Amino acid sequence: KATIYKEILTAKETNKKLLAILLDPDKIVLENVTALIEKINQSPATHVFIGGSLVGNSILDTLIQQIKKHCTLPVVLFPGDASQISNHADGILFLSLLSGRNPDYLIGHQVKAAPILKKMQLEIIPTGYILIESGSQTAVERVSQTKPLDSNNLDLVLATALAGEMLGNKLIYLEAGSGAQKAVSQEIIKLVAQNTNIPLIVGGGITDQIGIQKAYDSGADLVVIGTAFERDNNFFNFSIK
Ligand code: 1GP
Repeated sequence: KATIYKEILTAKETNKKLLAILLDPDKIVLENVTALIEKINQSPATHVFIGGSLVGNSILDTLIQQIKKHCTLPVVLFPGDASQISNHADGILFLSLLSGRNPDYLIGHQVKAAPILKKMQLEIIPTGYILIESGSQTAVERVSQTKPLDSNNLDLVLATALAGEMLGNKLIYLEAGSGAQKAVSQEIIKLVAQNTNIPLIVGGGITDQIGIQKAYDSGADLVVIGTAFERDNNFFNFSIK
């Protein structure tokens, strides 16, 4: 049953905008997790994403179990590598870092993860992951040892997204990097949204409600908020129309 993806597709068709809160297990203190989940439940979030560039696996299972216990939102893994897999989640963004030319992040980690995922029940959502240059080096760039795409090279950004769709990916994720100085530009979001048919995720460096709305207006179907919520758990004390 592919319910997570079906819901994203339906949202796209009906122009209902989606919002994911990204939790990095490395930055979470388990003792505070109940209060954190309460904030998530009060927020307009439609999904919880779990991942980080360097997750030490120790609390991943426990964290997801806690979330599943107190929160009804779908929990989707957004892994940095094959060690960040937990059968307690509902699904996984099966990422391929298409902006880079590091074979490990194009296919290597995926080959390691596949036999593990084969034994699990997670919904697997193939995702073309595209890192866009955003002012300074981000963790994705450092850990994957790849260069992001030049944000002025619109032809290359679009060609990469198109290749991602043609390869059979079910989602495109335009990523500026966690804590990015500049979010992905509206121009890039529009270009990719107008020329592809699969749902579009946008994240990285979005720090306020205006930023979220701009991404939606440009054609993002799902916006990811990590750092802003991590810094201020009251970040979502506004309602999104
Ligand atoms: C990072 O796109 C996500 O992978 C979210 O980024 O932490 O900047 O919100 P932020």
